[in-house]
Formats: sequence, structure tokens, C-alpha cells
Amino acid sequence: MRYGVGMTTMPLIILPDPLLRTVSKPVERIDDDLKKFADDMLETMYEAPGIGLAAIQVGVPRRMLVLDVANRDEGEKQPMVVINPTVLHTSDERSVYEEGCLSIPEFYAEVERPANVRVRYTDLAGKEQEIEADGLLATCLQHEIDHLDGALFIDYLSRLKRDRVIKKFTKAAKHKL
Ligand code: GNR
Ligand code: NI
Repeated sequence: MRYGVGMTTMPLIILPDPLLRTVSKPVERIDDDLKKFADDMLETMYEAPGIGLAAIQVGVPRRMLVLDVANRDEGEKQPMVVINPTVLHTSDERSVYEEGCLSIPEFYAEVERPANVRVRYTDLAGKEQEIEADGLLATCLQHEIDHLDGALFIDYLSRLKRDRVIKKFTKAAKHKL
């Protein structure tokens, strides 16, 4: 990867933008434009910084996401591009992580989700892949796949907490007009 050459970061869509509630449509072809877009999504994610990003978070309603849950400080980047994912299996076992979302900046809350997931997807080479994930990767995959269906991690909180967050971001957005 060449740094600073031909890479672009894109502005993030922030709550309460209704785009975040869009159900994204499948990616239909993997061409040079899509590969460039995947690079730009990764650059936007690393720059934020975040460990995942769904296409709708930059305003593109397609079923595509990027991920890298590798520790930034030590070792190599481990970028993943996930196209048209389907969840094949979720475990009964649950795990709790403190989640955040680049579309809901500086708000964090604990969310309980299946501890393990099996996901089938297409990679950037057009090849079908299956991944069995646990830990942070399992949580992040589920968080991103939720975005493809217009769901946000605040949907798992009590209505009181969710409404509070939405109200706060709605007010903030009005001040920025
Ligand atoms: O950067 C992110 N961190 C994170 C932490 C715990 C659970 C999920 C995430 S995903 C988030 C980036 C993001 O908003 N992806 O949609
Ligand atoms: Ni998110």
C-alpha cells in the first residue's frame, strides 16, 4: 500500500441522519470502482480511528463493510473487506463488549451479543469465504452487519437510554445547521 497516494477519506454520516436506517442493497459487481471504494473505506476507518466501517456510514447503501480488529500499536494491519455477508450461525453463548460507533461519536455502552458467529461473504477477489469468529471480531462483524440492515448498537439499549442519545444528537445536529 502506498501512503498518501490516491487514498481518500470520506465524511461520516452521523446520528440522527435517516440514511443510517437504510437497508443496504447487495453489491452486484466487483470492479475497479468497488476496489477503489474499499480502499477509501479502509483509509476512512483507520483515520477515524475505528475497527470497522459499513458503506452506509459514508452514505453508500451497499452491503459491504471493512474491518481490522488487529492491535494498531503492535504488528501488522489486518484489513478485511466483506461483501454481501450472510450470518450462517450464531452461538447461544453470549458475550458483552463496550461498543462505540463512528456514527455516534463519543457514546459508548455495553451490548450483549452471540459470542461466536459464522459468516459467509464474498471477498474483493470475488471469492466466497467463510469465517468463524469469536471475541471482538465476532462483535464487530455483528455490529457492521447490523448497519447493512439499518440497525445501530443503541437499538439494544433500553428505550430510555436510546431516546436520550438520539435526542442529544438531534439537538447537536440543529446547532450545526
Ligand atoms: O470503531 C469501532 N469500535 C467498536 C468497538 C466495539 C464494538 C464495535 C465497534 S465498531 C466501531 C466502528 C463502527 O462504528 N463501525 O460501524
Ligand atoms: Ni458503527
